[in-house]
Amino acid sequence: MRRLTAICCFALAAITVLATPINSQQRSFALRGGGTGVFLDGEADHTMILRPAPDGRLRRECIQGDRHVAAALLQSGDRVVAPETELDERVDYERVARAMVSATMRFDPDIPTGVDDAGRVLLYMPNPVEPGSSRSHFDPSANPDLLMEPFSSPDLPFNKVDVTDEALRDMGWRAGKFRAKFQFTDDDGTGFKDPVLGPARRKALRFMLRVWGRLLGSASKLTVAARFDDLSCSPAGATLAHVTPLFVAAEFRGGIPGVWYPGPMAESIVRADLSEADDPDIAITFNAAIDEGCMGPGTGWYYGLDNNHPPQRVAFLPVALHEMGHGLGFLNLMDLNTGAFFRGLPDILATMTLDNRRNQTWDELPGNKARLKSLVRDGEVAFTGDKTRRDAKPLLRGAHVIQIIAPDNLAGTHIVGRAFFGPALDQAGLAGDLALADDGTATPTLACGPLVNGAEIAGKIAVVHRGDCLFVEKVKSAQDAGASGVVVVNNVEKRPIDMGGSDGSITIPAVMVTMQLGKQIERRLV
Ligand SMILES: [Ca+2]
Ligand SMILES: [Ca+2]
Repeated sequence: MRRLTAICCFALAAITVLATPINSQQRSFALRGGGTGVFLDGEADHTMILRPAPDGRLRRECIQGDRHVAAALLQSGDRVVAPETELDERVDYERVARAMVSATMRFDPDIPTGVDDAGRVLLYMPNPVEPGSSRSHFDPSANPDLLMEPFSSPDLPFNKVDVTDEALRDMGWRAGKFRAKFQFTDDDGTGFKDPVLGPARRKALRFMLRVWGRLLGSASKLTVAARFDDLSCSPAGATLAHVTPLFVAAEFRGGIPGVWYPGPMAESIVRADLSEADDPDIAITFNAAIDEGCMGPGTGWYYGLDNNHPPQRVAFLPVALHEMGHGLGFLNLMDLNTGAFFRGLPDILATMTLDNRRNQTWDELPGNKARLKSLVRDGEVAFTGDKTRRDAKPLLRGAHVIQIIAPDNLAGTHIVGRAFFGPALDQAGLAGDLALADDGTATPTLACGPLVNGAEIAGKIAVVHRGDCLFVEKVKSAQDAGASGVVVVNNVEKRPIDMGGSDGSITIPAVMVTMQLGKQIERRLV
């Protein structure tokens, strides 16, 4: 508890310092040239944290809103190393297999990913809500990974922003170029003013903003307040950075009436400064503790501009690019608890957030309750931007699938979760008959121990259930019994996940299917 309090205080200190240059007492202000501005005090703050993923590796994760949430998540260990959930009581684990289903598991380069049926890029609306990550990110099912996915892959490009510049233009940014000026708010001798690390830090920050500045146009200079602070950090995870646009604007010339725009986007639209020209438009803060080895020996930021970071270092550029995507305007201010819009008006992203089930955007939905329902329609909410849709079409292709060949009434192709261990599936893939695993226990299809039905499994694709032990353990049990591949049936009614884990001795491929498809398959196997 004491530790959590300490982390809160760091965060509060950061807010105070950042809010000082603008008048933190006065939340609303008149825009230069007409209209209303409101200073944001954390509502739009996006925080990138690093913490263990289900496969045990650290992954970056972006959280919007109260920075204390990010700190608390790191502290509580929520979702940490817990890929395996409890048994599903609805599943009859006693059933044992006889193969009557045949299928092919493969990679299909032509199947779009991360988009809805109309090709619109999906937004991240997990059920249940994920504090902060929901609503202002693209859906992780996109392949290759997009910059604005909430969990960023360590392999994201360091100098490209995929469809995100198009998304920002769809929302209002002009094409062209912008220049940035910096206010380094660190104390002398620290952070960006550190005598040793300062030059590399400033160079990397300028490089990141030049990447953005070549893609988006603004007549006014983007003023960025940047600093390093000691944010939460331990070997188990860390806050990497947080960013916020410092104000939102409505009722200005060129904007849609009754809609909030993030300040930098509004200034691009109106071609002028809307707040005082020297007031910062965006505040970005990086964790100084990372460079003090708080995550362990040899850890630290990597400021290089060559996309060549050592495994134990955190690449600065992809983190900064993602966070700046939020700072430039990729954010949704709807209250996650109440469904209420910020000060009663939708933001521009909300007006482009389409609920496919209702075929209405969030500003068209009848009220807060309807928006809260939409917030958890996993896979059914998309970004309406047309430039983004066109840009995504050639980019987001290539899904892992299972195609059921027989029996006829099950024939069809389904997107699956892939495994990060074992051999990757290619276009030819693996064909075979399916057989239910039996490990001889009361819950035989969990396959957490050696299989006792090797004669039925040998040469077949083993069907196992998610739960109770690691994915690699299940796949290894099937492999040891002679299986040619593994289908893992999800144990929650959600889209299948990509399966983490690591075991160099695994030589057969594995995929995850939905609980629903799993039930259909199993009905034919018992
Ligand atoms: Ca992805
Ligand atoms: Ca400005």
